Amino acid sequence: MAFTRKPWAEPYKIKVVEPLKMTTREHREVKIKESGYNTFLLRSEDVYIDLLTDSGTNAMSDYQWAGMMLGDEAYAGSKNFYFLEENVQKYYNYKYVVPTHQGRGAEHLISQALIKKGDYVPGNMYFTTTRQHQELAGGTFVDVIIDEAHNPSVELPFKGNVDLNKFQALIDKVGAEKIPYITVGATVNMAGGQPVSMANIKDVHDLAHKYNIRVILDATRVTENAYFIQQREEGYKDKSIEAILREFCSYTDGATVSGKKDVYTNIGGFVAINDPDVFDELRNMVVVYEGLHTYGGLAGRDMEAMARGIEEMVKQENIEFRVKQVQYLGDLLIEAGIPIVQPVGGHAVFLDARKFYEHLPQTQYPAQALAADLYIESGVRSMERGIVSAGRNKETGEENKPRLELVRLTIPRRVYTQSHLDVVAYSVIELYKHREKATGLKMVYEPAYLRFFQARFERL
Ligand code: PM9
Repeated sequence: MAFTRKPWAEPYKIKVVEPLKMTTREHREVKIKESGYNTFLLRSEDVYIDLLTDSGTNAMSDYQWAGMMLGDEAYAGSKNFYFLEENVQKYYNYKYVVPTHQGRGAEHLISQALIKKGDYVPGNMYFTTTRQHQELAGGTFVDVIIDEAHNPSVELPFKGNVDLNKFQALIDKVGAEKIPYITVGATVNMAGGQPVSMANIKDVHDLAHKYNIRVILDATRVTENAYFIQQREEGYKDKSIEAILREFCSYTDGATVSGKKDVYTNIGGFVAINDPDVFDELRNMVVVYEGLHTYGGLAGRDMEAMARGIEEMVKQENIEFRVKQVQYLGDLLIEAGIPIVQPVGGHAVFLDARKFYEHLPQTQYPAQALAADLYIESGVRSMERGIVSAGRNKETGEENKPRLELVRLTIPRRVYTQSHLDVVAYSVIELYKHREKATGLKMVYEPAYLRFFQARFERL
């Protein structure tokens, strides 16, 4: 056999398997209709390959599972908390840690602690739950990502970077005292998993600190970002992921983290901070909303799994395989001429629904329709990341109309093999062949918050 490339494979072997259920097209047509054409409302037992999200859907290692048996389920002072705290300090480089049940718990606390009514919170593209908490705290999110991030086909190595001119313009317009912090997401989920360069985070730090504005990192997928820096930024190719991560975080004042991604766990999160006064406020609030400051809504075993997952996430072979697997699916689709966001990001391949369903206007929710159609075609579950996810303008009530109208094929960590990804690519390519037959959707139920989770649609 002649290889066209050097083969690579999973840096683990499989110890436990979970059977998958195959379904018929007729079954799936009924199920998606019953689910209001929203893949979030499907039962997972009706899904074949589940690429809805990489959040909490990862396979934990034997080291993590063994740690679960060492859960210290004390109400106060669990030893698993101290281990988690130690590893957050060691690997993420922050002084203080407050555990939360998941990422949005951390976002809730930081937003309530730092944002006052009438404040502005810049960020490198919105994330759904992050912006929601900022708005509920009385703030207004302002997008300061570089323009290219909104264009699916512009290829840049660091397409998640903050545009410093946009950040400066906001400071000039509203005044630094109205900006409690800037959120920097790394990698940027809604832009297609695009990274932020070390040079950029350093510049953001310098500009923000000149005006006494904090930098809060969304470090949910920061390990993927560190890998891209190692591969793409001058001066980092011989540095370890661990060293890059510490340096990256050193340019920020704190972080919110969903442990359900990089850290490989099924639940968990934390907020970390360097300022002792902010820590005091966070630690005080966590007892109201999550639980005591040494468990934050988690069982001791969950904190142990997170602490151990942090050690695993920085291992070169793990992060390299993770990103390469995503690239593998992306390459299959690019070769077949499928319109996707390029370059391929760290956690998912994003189909460009505007180009895929060129004949459908954005008001007919093309990405929502495409996610539903892909499920009908193959049993593969994906997620809309377009106009439905973008929600409404909080002042005018008008629908936000993002340039990016995407469907996300998200790869859970250590769960699927290359063969599964071959099946996914084949299914997308088949659907693309008869794309002109697709019809749009109308929304028939719209929840007030984070509507994409529970909205319902009908075929037009
Ligand atoms: N992300 C995702 O699928 C799960 C829920 S939203 C559909 O991508 C970032 C960058 C995230 C994220 C969750 C959260 C919230 C914060 N920041 O889900 O609350 O991608 O743990 O984290 C999801 P939790």
